[in-house]
Amino acid sequence: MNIGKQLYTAMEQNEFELFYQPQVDLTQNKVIGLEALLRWNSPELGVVSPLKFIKVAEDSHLIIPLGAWVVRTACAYLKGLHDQGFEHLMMSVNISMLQLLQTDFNEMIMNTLNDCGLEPQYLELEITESVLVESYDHVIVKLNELREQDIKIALDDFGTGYSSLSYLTHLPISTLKIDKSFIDSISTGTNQAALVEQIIMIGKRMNMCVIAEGVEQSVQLTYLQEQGCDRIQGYLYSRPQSALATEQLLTQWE
Ligand code: G
Ligand code: G
Ligand code: MN
Ligand code: NA
Repeated sequence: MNIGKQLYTAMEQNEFELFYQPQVDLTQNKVIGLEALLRWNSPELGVVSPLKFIKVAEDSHLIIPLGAWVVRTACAYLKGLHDQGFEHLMMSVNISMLQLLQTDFNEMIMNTLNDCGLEPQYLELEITESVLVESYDHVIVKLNELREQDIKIALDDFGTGYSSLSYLTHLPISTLKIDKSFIDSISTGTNQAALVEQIIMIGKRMNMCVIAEGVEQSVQLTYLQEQGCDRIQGYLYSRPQSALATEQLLTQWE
């Protein structure tokens, strides 16, 4: 069986699972949000990374129902956490371009929030620059509509694309996520590290929240704190973990 067919079966058999990685606010030193990261527990292949199957799911358009399942599962989980007293927590969900291009995408998001009883301000959608390059006009209308509803929009893997910086002024971006490759350069001391400072400055000037991704070392943390980065996400605090393990971690951190 090819992987495309296997993915359809996987959906029917409930083989997908969401892991969650904490996002830590540096001024409050506490977990402020979670990023939902998809996992496939395949009986034949073991745990499969989304790097191996997202592209296939996009090609077959399975990403539409699968992506909707991700949003629903993440929102339901967050609502449960709010009810347990973690009412300040946010949820970030990765959205692929194909999803965003569906005419009913915004409706799907609003319906899901409504069904879960979750306020829109707690949901953040992560998009990448490639979304903007490929279908700018379409996407900007949709993003503006979502922003008007108080949903947050994060630009993921920031700095790795080839698009012009000027789009930042035209898009309703609430959050910049500095790509891990830049964070790596902090400890290796290459001149790329200067870009981290610049990205943080641009983000702050534009009233965006700046998150550093893939923070693994305390020397990186110290540097990011000095530069005024708002939040960090990375193995230094926690790897992505199951829903259950995430709940335990949140309880310990309290
Ligand atoms: O945690 P990790 O190795 O699993 O994620 C690998 C890549 O897969 C990352 O680029 C991440 O953005 C992407 N990814 C993880 N979960 C999802 C998801 O639910 N939807 C989409 N479109 N991408 C995801
Ligand atoms: O592309 P996106 O930013 O959505 O995906 C984040 C990816 O980075 C996921 O694959 C996640 O598991 C991974 N990740 C998160 N923190 C770290 C880290 O500290 N080190 C490494 N190597 N990967 C990380
Ligand atoms: Mn992401
Ligand atoms: Na990223």
